[in-house]
Amino acid sequence: MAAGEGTLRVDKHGMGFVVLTRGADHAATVYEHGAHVTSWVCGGEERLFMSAKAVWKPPKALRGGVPVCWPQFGDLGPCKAQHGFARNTKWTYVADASSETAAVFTLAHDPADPLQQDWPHPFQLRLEVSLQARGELRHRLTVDNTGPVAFEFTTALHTYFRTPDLPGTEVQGLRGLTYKDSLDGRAEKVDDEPAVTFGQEVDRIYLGVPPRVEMTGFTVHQEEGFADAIVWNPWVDKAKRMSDYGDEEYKQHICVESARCQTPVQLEPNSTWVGQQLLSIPPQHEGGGIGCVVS
Ligand code: TA6
Repeated sequence: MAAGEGTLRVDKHGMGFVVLTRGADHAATVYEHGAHVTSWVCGGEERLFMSAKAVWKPPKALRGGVPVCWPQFGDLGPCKAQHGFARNTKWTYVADASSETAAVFTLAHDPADPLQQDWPHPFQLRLEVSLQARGELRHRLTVDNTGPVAFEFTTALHTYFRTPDLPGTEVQGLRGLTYKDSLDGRAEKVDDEPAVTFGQEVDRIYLGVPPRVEMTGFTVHQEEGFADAIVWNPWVDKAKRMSDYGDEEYKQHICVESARCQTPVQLEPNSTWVGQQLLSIPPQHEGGGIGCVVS
């Protein structure tokens, strides 16, 4: 398929989406709503979690996949809405900039959109989602300040990784880092464990993470712009409080989210910020995800 031939389809909910493919067993699905990746199949296996109770009705954000949190992560910004409005808004699919393996979406400032009522600053977002050669999924988020005054934002790519074995799942390489514990009033603590494990609710903002964060079955590469990472699993009680989430679904995923939280991005007029992450699946290893070798 030549560049620009990406086809936008419409699902049973009337929501537009595109399917990216690379080789016989590597694919991803991205929705216009939120420019939201809802599926990443590698080696014939689904690698992301989507809740069976997700609400496929805008403006509700889809539960699972890779929500785009902008212009804020959580409550770290001026928006009343948790995680800002980008994940609740229909982006524009740019077919001419897309291909079989990559999809481009844009979102521009719309003062008339009630979802953007808390945000007065002109902006343009561009998200490129692409399948890379070796079983890798890349997100490249570009933020342009198209207005006359500087603004700041926080952001996160809120990835829900499928974890068939939660008790055997861990996130490595964060020992010694400071994190804000969202379960304890965002108190700052130092991680002194060999790895982050999931025998209870975990909701932490790790500050200044290494460029590669290893977890069971995946590697999160922060290639540009990001600096922090949120690690989250809702566990039993919070799972029950989320209406678009099954009571037992906490057993099926963890979130490891490339983010900019500790130091918000300061964007001058007519300037651009880029955040880029690459998700990869390490070669097949004992107890982890299935390796994904794609032609
Ligand atoms: O990323 C962790 C977190 O901030 C948790 O506190 C939890 O609220 C999660 O995001 C999901 O947020 P949502 O608004 O999608 O329910």
